Amino acid sequence: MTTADTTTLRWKRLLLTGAAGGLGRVLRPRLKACCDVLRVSDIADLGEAAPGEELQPVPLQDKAGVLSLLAGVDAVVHLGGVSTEHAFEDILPANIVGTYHVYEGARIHGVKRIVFASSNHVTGFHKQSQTISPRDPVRPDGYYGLSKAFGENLAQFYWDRHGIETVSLRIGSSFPEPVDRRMLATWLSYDDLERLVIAALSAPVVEHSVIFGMSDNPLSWWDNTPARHIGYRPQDSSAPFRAAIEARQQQIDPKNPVAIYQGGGFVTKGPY
Ligand code: 15L
Repeated sequence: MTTADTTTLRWKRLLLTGAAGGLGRVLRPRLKACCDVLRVSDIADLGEAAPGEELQPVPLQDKAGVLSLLAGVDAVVHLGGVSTEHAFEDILPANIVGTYHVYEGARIHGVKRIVFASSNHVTGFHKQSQTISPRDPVRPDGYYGLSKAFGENLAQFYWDRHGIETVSLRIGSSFPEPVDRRMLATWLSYDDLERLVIAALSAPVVEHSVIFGMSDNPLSWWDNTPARHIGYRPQDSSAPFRAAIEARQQQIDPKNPVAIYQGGGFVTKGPY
Protein backbone atom coordinates (compact mmCIF):
# COMPACT_ATOMS: atom_id res chain seq x y z
CA MET A 1 0.00 0.00 0.00
CA THR A 2 1.26 3.45 -0.86
CA THR A 3 0.10 6.58 0.91
CA ALA A 4 2.33 9.16 -0.80
CA ASP A 5 1.04 11.31 -3.62
CA THR A 6 3.12 9.68 -6.34
CA THR A 7 1.56 11.79 -9.09
CA THR A 8 3.44 14.87 -7.92
CA LEU A 9 6.51 13.32 -6.27
CA ARG A 10 8.94 11.71 -8.62
CA TRP A 11 12.66 11.06 -8.56
CA LYS A 12 14.71 9.56 -11.41
CA ARG A 13 16.76 7.20 -9.28
CA LEU A 14 16.70 6.59 -5.53
CA LEU A 15 19.01 4.35 -3.52
CA LEU A 16 17.64 2.28 -0.65
CA THR A 17 20.25 0.59 1.56
CA GLY A 18 19.19 -2.11 3.99
CA ALA A 19 16.43 -3.00 1.54
CA ALA A 20 16.14 -6.59 2.80
CA GLY A 21 15.69 -5.57 6.45
CA GLY A 22 12.41 -5.15 8.34
CA LEU A 23 11.79 -1.54 7.34
CA GLY A 24 13.60 -1.92 4.01
CA ARG A 25 11.02 -4.49 2.91
CA VAL A 26 8.25 -2.09 3.91
CA LEU A 27 9.73 0.88 2.07
CA ARG A 28 10.96 -0.90 -1.05
CA PRO A 29 7.64 -1.03 -2.98
CA ARG A 30 6.53 2.33 -1.59
CA LEU A 31 9.69 4.11 -2.75
CA LYS A 32 9.53 2.36 -6.10
CA ALA A 33 6.17 4.04 -6.62
CA CYS A 34 7.90 7.46 -6.34
CA CYS A 35 10.82 6.99 -8.72
CA ASP A 36 11.69 5.72 -12.18
CA VAL A 37 14.48 3.49 -10.88
CA LEU A 38 15.00 2.21 -7.34
CA ARG A 39 18.48 0.87 -6.61
CA VAL A 40 18.33 -1.52 -3.69
CA SER A 41 21.24 -2.84 -1.65
CA ASP A 42 21.80 -5.18 1.28
CA ILE A 43 24.00 -8.11 2.28
CA ALA A 44 20.92 -10.27 2.88
CA ASP A 45 18.97 -11.81 -0.01
CA LEU A 46 17.17 -9.14 -2.04
CA GLY A 47 15.10 -11.60 -4.06
CA GLU A 48 14.16 -10.86 -7.67
CA ALA A 49 14.35 -7.37 -9.14
CA ALA A 50 10.88 -5.88 -9.66
CA PRO A 51 10.35 -3.75 -12.80
CA GLY A 52 12.35 -0.55 -12.43
CA GLU A 53 14.61 -1.95 -9.72
CA GLU A 54 18.41 -2.33 -9.76
CA LEU A 55 19.84 -4.87 -7.32
CA GLN A 56 23.33 -4.06 -6.03
CA PRO A 57 24.22 -6.21 -3.02
CA VAL A 58 27.21 -4.64 -1.26
CA PRO A 59 28.59 -4.91 2.30
CA LEU A 60 28.72 -1.43 3.81
CA GLN A 61 32.36 -1.91 4.81
CA ASP A 62 33.34 -2.35 1.13
CA LYS A 63 34.33 1.21 0.28
CA ALA A 64 34.61 0.83 -3.49
CA GLY A 65 31.33 -1.06 -3.60
CA VAL A 66 29.46 1.55 -1.58
CA LEU A 67 30.93 4.40 -3.62
CA SER A 68 29.57 2.75 -6.77
CA LEU A 69 26.13 2.50 -5.15
CA LEU A 70 25.89 6.28 -5.06
CA ALA A 71 26.68 6.87 -8.75
CA GLY A 72 23.77 8.46 -10.59
CA VAL A 73 21.26 8.63 -7.74
CA ASP A 74 19.18 11.69 -6.82
CA ALA A 75 18.85 10.84 -3.14
CA VAL A 76 19.48 8.06 -0.64
CA VAL A 77 17.43 6.40 2.06
CA HIS A 78 20.13 4.85 4.23
CA LEU A 79 18.64 2.11 6.40
CA GLY A 80 21.58 -0.29 6.11
CA GLY A 81 23.56 -1.56 9.08
CA VAL A 82 23.05 -3.33 12.39
CA SER A 83 19.65 -2.30 13.75
CA THR A 84 19.77 -3.41 17.40
CA GLU A 85 22.30 -3.52 20.23
CA HIS A 86 25.35 -5.71 19.48
CA ALA A 87 29.03 -5.93 20.33
CA PHE A 88 30.96 -2.86 19.25
CA GLU A 89 33.04 -5.02 16.90
CA ASP A 90 29.87 -5.87 14.95
CA ILE A 91 28.53 -2.32 14.93
CA LEU A 92 31.76 -0.62 13.86
CA PRO A 93 32.11 -1.91 10.25
CA ALA A 94 28.47 -1.59 9.23
CA ASN A 95 27.18 1.43 11.13
CA ILE A 96 30.24 3.62 11.56
CA VAL A 97 32.61 2.75 8.70
CA GLY A 98 29.67 1.95 6.39
CA THR A 99 27.85 5.21 7.00
CA TYR A 100 31.09 7.09 6.34
CA HIS A 101 31.29 5.27 2.99
CA VAL A 102 27.75 6.34 2.12
CA TYR A 103 28.60 9.99 2.79
CA GLU A 104 31.85 9.76 0.86
CA GLY A 105 29.91 8.26 -2.05
CA ALA A 106 27.45 11.15 -1.87
CA ARG A 107 30.29 13.67 -1.86
CA ILE A 108 32.11 12.07 -4.79
CA HIS A 109 28.98 11.60 -6.91
CA GLY A 110 27.30 14.90 -6.04
CA VAL A 111 24.28 13.40 -4.25
CA LYS A 112 22.64 16.21 -2.30
CA ARG A 113 20.03 14.59 -0.03
CA ILE A 114 20.28 11.68 2.39
CA VAL A 115 17.58 10.34 4.67
CA PHE A 116 19.45 8.64 7.49
CA ALA A 117 17.78 5.99 9.63
CA SER A 118 18.96 7.08 13.05
CA SER A 119 17.22 5.76 16.14
CA ASN A 120 15.50 6.80 19.34
CA HIS A 121 18.39 4.97 21.06
CA VAL A 122 20.54 8.06 20.42
CA THR A 123 18.60 9.55 23.34
CA GLY A 124 17.64 6.34 25.17
CA PHE A 125 19.08 7.38 28.54
CA HIS A 126 16.68 10.31 28.82
CA LYS A 127 13.88 9.47 31.24
CA GLN A 128 10.33 8.57 30.34
CA SER A 129 9.28 11.35 32.74
CA GLN A 130 10.85 13.90 30.36
CA THR A 131 9.73 15.30 27.04
CA ILE A 132 12.74 15.94 24.84
CA SER A 133 13.14 17.60 21.47
CA PRO A 134 15.79 17.19 18.76
CA ARG A 135 17.58 20.15 20.41
CA ASP A 136 18.28 18.22 23.63
CA PRO A 137 21.66 16.56 24.15
CA VAL A 138 22.13 12.98 22.99
CA ARG A 139 22.30 10.23 25.64
CA PRO A 140 22.94 7.00 23.73
CA ASP A 141 21.87 3.82 25.51
CA GLY A 142 24.43 1.45 23.96
CA TYR A 143 26.92 0.92 21.15
CA TYR A 144 24.06 0.88 18.64
CA GLY A 145 22.79 4.27 19.87
CA LEU A 146 26.36 5.57 19.89
CA SER A 147 26.81 4.51 16.27
CA LYS A 148 23.63 6.37 15.30
CA ALA A 149 24.86 9.46 17.18
CA PHE A 150 28.04 9.18 15.10
CA GLY A 151 25.90 9.01 11.95
CA GLU A 152 24.05 12.17 12.97
CA ASN A 153 27.36 13.96 13.61
CA LEU A 154 28.65 12.76 10.27
CA ALA A 155 25.51 14.16 8.63
CA GLN A 156 26.07 17.52 10.32
CA PHE A 157 29.70 17.56 9.19
CA TYR A 158 28.86 16.70 5.57
CA TRP A 159 26.28 19.50 5.55
CA ASP A 160 28.67 22.05 7.08
CA ARG A 161 31.68 21.04 4.98
CA HIS A 162 30.16 19.73 1.74
CA GLY A 163 26.56 21.02 1.54
CA ILE A 164 24.99 17.56 1.57
CA GLU A 165 21.58 17.73 3.24
CA THR A 166 20.33 15.05 5.64
CA VAL A 167 17.24 14.37 7.63
CA SER A 168 18.19 12.10 10.53
CA LEU A 169 15.13 10.08 11.49
CA ARG A 170 15.25 8.97 15.12
CA ILE A 171 12.90 6.10 14.43
CA GLY A 172 10.88 4.89 17.40
CA SER A 173 9.28 1.43 17.13
CA SER A 174 8.12 0.82 13.58
CA PHE A 175 6.10 -2.38 13.54
CA PRO A 176 2.68 -3.40 12.21
CA GLU A 177 1.19 -2.41 15.57
CA PRO A 178 2.42 -1.46 19.08
CA VAL A 179 2.93 -4.61 21.15
CA ASP A 180 3.87 -3.35 24.63
CA ARG A 181 3.39 -0.40 26.98
CA ARG A 182 6.53 1.39 25.81
CA MET A 183 5.39 1.31 22.22
CA LEU A 184 2.27 3.26 23.15
CA ALA A 185 4.72 6.20 23.16
CA THR A 186 7.27 5.09 20.56
CA TRP A 187 5.13 3.46 17.84
CA LEU A 188 5.53 4.55 14.21
CA SER A 189 3.05 2.92 11.84
CA TYR A 190 4.29 1.78 8.44
CA ASP A 191 2.11 4.35 6.67
CA ASP A 192 3.50 7.12 8.88
CA LEU A 193 7.02 5.79 8.24
CA GLU A 194 6.37 6.23 4.54
CA ARG A 195 4.97 9.74 5.11
CA LEU A 196 8.05 10.60 7.16
CA VAL A 197 10.55 9.33 4.58
CA ILE A 198 8.75 11.05 1.69
CA ALA A 199 8.60 14.30 3.67
CA ALA A 200 12.32 14.01 4.45
CA LEU A 201 13.14 13.39 0.78
CA SER A 202 10.98 16.21 -0.54
CA ALA A 203 11.12 19.08 1.99
CA PRO A 204 12.64 22.03 0.12
CA VAL A 205 15.32 22.92 2.67
CA VAL A 206 16.50 20.67 5.51
CA GLU A 207 20.26 21.33 5.93
CA HIS A 208 20.82 18.75 8.69
CA SER A 209 17.57 18.23 10.53
CA VAL A 210 16.72 15.71 13.22
CA ILE A 211 13.21 14.40 13.78
CA PHE A 212 11.75 11.70 16.00
CA GLY A 213 9.93 9.03 14.02
CA MET A 214 6.63 8.46 15.78
CA SER A 215 2.97 8.35 14.96
CA ASP A 216 0.47 10.79 16.47
CA ASN A 217 0.51 8.93 19.80
CA PRO A 218 -1.36 10.55 22.72
CA LEU A 219 1.39 9.43 25.08
CA SER A 220 4.73 10.78 23.92
CA TRP A 221 8.21 11.67 25.17
CA TRP A 222 9.24 13.52 22.03
CA ASP A 223 8.46 17.01 20.82
CA ASN A 224 9.06 17.45 17.11
CA THR A 225 8.23 21.16 17.04
CA PRO A 226 11.78 22.15 15.93
CA ALA A 227 11.37 19.83 12.90
CA ARG A 228 8.04 21.13 11.61
CA HIS A 229 9.74 22.52 8.48
CA ILE A 230 10.07 18.92 7.26
CA GLY A 231 6.31 18.84 6.79
CA TYR A 232 5.72 15.44 8.39
CA ARG A 233 2.17 15.13 9.73
CA PRO A 234 1.48 11.67 11.21
CA GLN A 235 -1.98 10.27 10.69
CA ASP A 236 -1.94 7.10 12.79
CA SER A 237 -2.03 6.68 16.57
CA SER A 238 -1.34 4.02 19.20
CA ALA A 239 -4.56 5.00 21.03
CA PRO A 240 -6.77 2.21 19.60
CA PHE A 241 -4.28 -0.41 20.89
CA ARG A 242 -3.95 0.94 24.44
CA ALA A 243 -6.68 -0.97 26.26
CA ALA A 244 -5.62 -4.34 24.87
CA ILE A 245 -1.94 -3.76 25.68
CA GLU A 246 -2.67 -2.61 29.24
CA ALA A 247 -4.90 -5.64 29.80
CA ARG A 248 -2.23 -7.97 28.45
CA GLN A 249 0.95 -6.52 29.96
CA GLN A 250 1.28 -5.84 33.69
CA GLN A 251 2.59 -2.45 34.76
CA ILE A 252 6.39 -2.59 34.96
CA ASP A 253 7.99 -1.94 38.37
CA PRO A 254 8.70 1.82 38.30
CA LYS A 255 12.21 1.15 39.72
CA ASN A 256 13.04 -1.09 36.77
CA PRO A 257 15.34 0.76 34.31
CA VAL A 258 13.07 -0.51 31.53
CA ALA A 259 10.31 1.70 32.98
CA ILE A 260 12.60 4.62 33.79
CA TYR A 261 14.43 5.24 30.53
CA GLN A 262 13.10 6.02 27.08
CA GLY A 263 15.32 3.36 25.54
CA GLY A 264 13.45 0.65 27.48
CA GLY A 265 15.16 -2.75 27.38
CA PHE A 266 18.09 -1.41 25.35
CA VAL A 267 19.52 0.36 28.42
CA THR A 268 20.29 -2.95 30.14
CA LYS A 269 21.57 -4.95 27.15
CA GLY A 270 25.14 -6.24 27.15
CA PRO A 271 27.97 -5.84 27.90
CA TYR A 272 28.99 -7.96 24.93
C1 15L B 1 15.41 0.48 17.13
O1 15L B 1 16.24 1.33 16.83
C2 15L B 1 15.44 -0.87 16.54
O2 15L B 1 15.96 -0.87 15.23
C3 15L B 1 14.09 -1.55 16.54
O3 15L B 1 14.28 -2.93 16.30
C4 15L B 1 13.32 -1.33 17.83
O4 15L B 1 13.85 -2.10 18.83
C5 15L B 1 13.28 0.15 18.17
O5 15L B 1 14.54 0.74 18.14
C6 15L B 1 12.64 0.45 19.52
O6 15L B 1 13.17 1.25 20.28
O7 15L B 1 11.55 -0.10 19.79
